[in-house]
Amino acid sequence: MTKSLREIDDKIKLVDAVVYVLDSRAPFSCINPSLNKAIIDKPIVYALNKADTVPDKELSGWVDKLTGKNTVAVKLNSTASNSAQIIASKLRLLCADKIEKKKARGINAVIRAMVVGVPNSGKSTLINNLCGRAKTATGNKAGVTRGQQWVKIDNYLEVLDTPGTLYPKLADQTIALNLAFIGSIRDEVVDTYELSLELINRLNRMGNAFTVRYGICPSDSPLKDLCAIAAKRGYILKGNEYDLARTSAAVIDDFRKGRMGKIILEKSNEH
Ligand SMILES: Nc1nc2c(ncn2[C@@H]2O[C@H](COP(=O)(O)OP(=O)(O)OP(=O)(O)O)[C@@H](O)[C@H]2O)c(=O)[nH]1
Ligand SMILES: [Mg+2]
Repeated sequence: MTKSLREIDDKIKLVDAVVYVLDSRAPFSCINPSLNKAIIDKPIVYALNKADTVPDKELSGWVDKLTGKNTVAVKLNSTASNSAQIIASKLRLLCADKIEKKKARGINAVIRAMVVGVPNSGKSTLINNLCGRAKTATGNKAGVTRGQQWVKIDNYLEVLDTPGTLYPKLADQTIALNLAFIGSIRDEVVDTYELSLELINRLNRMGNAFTVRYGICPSDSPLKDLCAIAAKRGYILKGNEYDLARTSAAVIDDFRKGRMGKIILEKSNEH
């Protein structure tokens, strides 16, 4: 078990509910089976975060799929101010019985929730949004949060920020790639050039948004597309060679920052 999972296991008994933060571009890949085992039986609010990066219609299928007896799912853009209040209200709803029981015993009905999810899914941003200020560190890369941190939102809600958890073994190649595309795997351990070719391949299989975005002609190979983008952008090295390192980094960055438009990698009816 990874250290972050072990830490979740240690603290799970202390919390009333879990906020499971998923990246809306790849919700299925963000669901970690090892984590599911640790949080079993807890009420869960699934935050389909970064909802601003995907077509709204596609996300509705995920909301239906993830909403159940003890779970509820919401679309969220944690960078829009006050948007995370919906999480607080869903937590109150899911924990209503527990709150009533505590009140009946004269105990202060504070809800304690653990915020979990893969690296870079926006856990700390969501918590800052809830408190209305930057109480936790955030950043556009995997592994920003290093240790767990309790944050008091108000007298009725306390949340635990946790470092992102990945599968112990990323055996499934498609899932591993999806997580790399969305920035959940540290860039230091990913080959940016190979990753950009995989991304181009995937996006081209989904339609023509990619070639339209870059104003290039569709080709039969991701490498040709990468070269065409390098030529278009003038990313040329001395000796007239294409600067493929710079181009591949730019392609990945464009995808992650939503510059290719709203794209969902995993549709709910396919999982
Ligand atoms: N577009 C968009 N970006 C978001 C959203 N939420 C978070 N981000 C961005 O995603 C990046 C990662 O956010 P963090 O809050 O640091 O993610 P984290 O899950 O805490 O990451 P770790 O601590 O590394 O596990 C930051 O650049 C945020 O600004 C969102 O709803 N929409
Ligand atoms: Mg964090």
